[in-house]
Amino acid sequence: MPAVLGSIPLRNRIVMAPLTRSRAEAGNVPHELNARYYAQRASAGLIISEATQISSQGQGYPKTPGIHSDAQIAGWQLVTNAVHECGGKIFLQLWHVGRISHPVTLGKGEVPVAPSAIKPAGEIYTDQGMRPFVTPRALAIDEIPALIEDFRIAATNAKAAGFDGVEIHAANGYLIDQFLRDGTNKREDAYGGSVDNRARLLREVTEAVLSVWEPGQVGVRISPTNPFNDIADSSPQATFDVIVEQLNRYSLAYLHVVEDRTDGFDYQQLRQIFNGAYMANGGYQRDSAIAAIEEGSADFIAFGKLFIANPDLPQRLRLNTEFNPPREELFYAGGAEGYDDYPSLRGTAEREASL
Ligand code: 8OZ
Repeated sequence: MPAVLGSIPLRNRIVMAPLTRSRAEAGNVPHELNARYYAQRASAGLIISEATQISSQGQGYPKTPGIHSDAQIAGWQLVTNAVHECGGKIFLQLWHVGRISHPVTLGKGEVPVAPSAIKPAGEIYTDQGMRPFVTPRALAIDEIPALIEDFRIAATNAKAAGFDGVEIHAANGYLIDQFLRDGTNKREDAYGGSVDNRARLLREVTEAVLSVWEPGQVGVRISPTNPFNDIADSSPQATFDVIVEQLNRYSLAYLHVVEDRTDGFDYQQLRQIFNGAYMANGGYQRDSAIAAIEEGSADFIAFGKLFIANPDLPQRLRLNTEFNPPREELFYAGGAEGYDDYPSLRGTAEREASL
């Protein structure tokens, strides 16, 4: 069956998951090194970019790219051109970290923002080393329109940068997820309390993005049970069933779900509720990915670590060959090492020439 995602024909059902790599230049600007890395992986059916902050307030870690300045738009153009020259498709992931940041990273004495003033447990990496999290500032209700406007402008910028679509990052304990899950959202206004209220920010962000992009060019990523970044919900199934049902009103291209298939959550229920394509992510290997597509439990599979280490992952999956081992110590290390130097089966240059 040909792979079509929303309105976009893809060459396969293999997706490169969004992967933070912390290799932007000064000003959080993508550059040639990033273009080379993404172009090497253009044989994916779809690449989803690393999480990209929509505003300086939305940044959580050093050297993550943004999509809120002219220089960042120009930098991303290098990436999208390189991917398109290799026949690939690439979406930008729109990101606001909320409380998963630090004044050292935000600068100017800024404190991270969140639905409620609840400090995450643990520490965060900054330019000055690991620092304990700080208590975030609860967003005032009258700040929310400007936040949504930042998402709309970022979506517009993504279009100017030549992306094929955008993914809204509503997963992994960042700002939108902090609103969705009740462990981090204790608000008593229209953005807290009921699931309907907690999902209001996601709906409003989605509507802002849809004022710029066609529904077939927009996806949403969620992670109903992922505890990463000290987040939890008291009833994940009930919460996310409602959230996904609400997303149906937008006819989006896809729902991207970070699954933990050991925790008893019924992901197939989300797939059945959702009216678009279902993209699964979370530890899939060759056999489990093929089984999921064949039995129809997913339409697309997003691979993370395997794509970091294997630029020609689709070919390796097709041929059932061995994989390069990922060098985890270099995932966020900056620089070219462990980034654009993983070999393809036939050598990167030859493979690129043949694409
Ligand atoms: C790992 C390290 C830093 C960021 C996510 C954007 O989990 C991330 C991320 C992951 O979505």
